[in-house]
Amino acid sequence: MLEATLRKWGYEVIVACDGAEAWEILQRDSAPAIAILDWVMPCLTGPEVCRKVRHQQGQEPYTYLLLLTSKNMKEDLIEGMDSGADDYITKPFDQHELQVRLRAGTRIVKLQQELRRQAAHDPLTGVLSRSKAFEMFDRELQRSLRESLPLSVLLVDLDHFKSVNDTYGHLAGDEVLREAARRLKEAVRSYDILSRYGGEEFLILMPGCDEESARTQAERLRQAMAESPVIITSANGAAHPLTASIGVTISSPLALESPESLVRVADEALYAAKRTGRNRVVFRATDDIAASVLSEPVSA
Ligand code: GH3
Ligand code: MG
Ligand code: MG
Repeated sequence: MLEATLRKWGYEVIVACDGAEAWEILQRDSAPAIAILDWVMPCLTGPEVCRKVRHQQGQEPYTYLLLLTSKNMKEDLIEGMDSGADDYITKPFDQHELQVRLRAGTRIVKLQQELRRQAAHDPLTGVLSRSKAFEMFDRELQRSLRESLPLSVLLVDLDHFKSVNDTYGHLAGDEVLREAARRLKEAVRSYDILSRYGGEEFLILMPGCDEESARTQAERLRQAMAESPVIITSANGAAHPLTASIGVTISSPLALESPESLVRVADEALYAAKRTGRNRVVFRATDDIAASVLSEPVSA
């Protein structure tokens, strides 16, 4: 009856026959955002499922839990909410009450999704945030090891960026940063992971990219950045030549490395690119001491 009612209200419904099945479904990647749980169920009770969901480490995204039960004593309500439920309805339930409570639950789920989206993105440039990129970094490294494929790591740093702020002001600097991110976004492949690593630095992960293609891709990015000057609207249309230096490294497809150690090597390569003239790509292998200079500046 509940299933038919929920479908009529436009919800997509997955039915579980007992607590164990509910718990199994709630652990899936595609788990529903809202669960309506009976209190008394075979295998696991409703509050037991609530407790398991809340104790699940790094449980993301949030699951909104609503207990539906014939227990109606105040102590039951406290026990139910204490087990991690977000809300509680007693049976026999009033359809209208369930409908409005589900609407409140949906609002919370949507807010939570919006918070997650905001935390995953850099507000200025719209690319992924550093914390989100590092979360994906771990997963990509494990996947590359499983599939015996390398993962390329690129650190992009805008050249002489401080002079933009100093010459045209901070707002103009922000504008140039946004344009730099836009150019990078356009130049990377759809499955590359582009993030803002820090002030004017971007971290790019390229899954399945070996040394040769990493060099080619990095060179393409360097050219895309330097292609034309940025026209700064907030500085009366001033044309600012934009270039970036790029440090590149690749993970070993045979041993699990840490994101931090790979970024350190990419950073060393980036430092070498800065030292040897900027507007260039330098590759450094994780076990390499000598860096190789790939591209020369477009102009002296
Ligand atoms: P280099 O070629 O050696 O990289 O020189 P640089 O001037 O780019 O390097 P430096 O690290 O000295 O300067 C980075 C500047 O980036 C300093 C800081 O004020 C600016 N910056 C960092 N984040 C932001 C931001 O969000 N907006 C603006 N407008 N500027 C920022
Ligand atoms: Mg920098
Ligand atoms: Mg810089």
